[in-house]
Amino acid sequence: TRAVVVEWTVKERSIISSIFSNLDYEDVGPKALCRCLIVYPWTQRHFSTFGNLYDAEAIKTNANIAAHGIKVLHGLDLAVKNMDNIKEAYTKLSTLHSEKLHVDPDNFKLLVDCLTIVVAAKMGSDFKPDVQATFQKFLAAVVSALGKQYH
Ligand code: HEG
Repeated sequence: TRAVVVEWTVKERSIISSIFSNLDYEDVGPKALCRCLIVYPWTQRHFSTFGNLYDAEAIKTNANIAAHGIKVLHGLDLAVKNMDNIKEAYTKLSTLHSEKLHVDPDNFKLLVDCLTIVVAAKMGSDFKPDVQATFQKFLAAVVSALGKQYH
């Protein structure tokens, strides 16, 4: 099989590095994960050991969820640092989510959509269509790479 390489223009690279260098991980990470757990409640099944997820308020004030949101967001640093090699960069994390955590790969798309909404809300009018297009392209590459070790 032929490897599909995602190519990036200079403009796209600059958009991605600008989004991530201005990203408040401690705020955006928890908000994105909380939103995913609230909007798509079936994703909560993976976090049964994280404590109280009884309702939206409980999820938003759950320190374990907040910490995990930050960890997941830092998981995207791998893609930022390996833009030309995203598939390979995620081999280990993909295997972990597939073989050990048994996370349905459809959930990756749900989480990154929540992340897009949180980033858009933070950036406001700076979140122009070209910024969105590049961010979506980047996140799609991550979702695809995370799904690669599923079979
Ligand atoms: Mg996953 C662990 C990244 C989606 C559930 N996730 C992790 C870890 C990282 C990560 C970096 C820590 C790995 C380690 O300890 O070595 N996760 C990550 C990314 C994305 C993602 C980048 C998508 C963009 N994760 C995701 C989704 C779910 C999920 C959608 C479930 C709905 N992740 C999950 C669980 C763990 C991790 C249950 C283990 C948590 C723990 O027990 O500490």
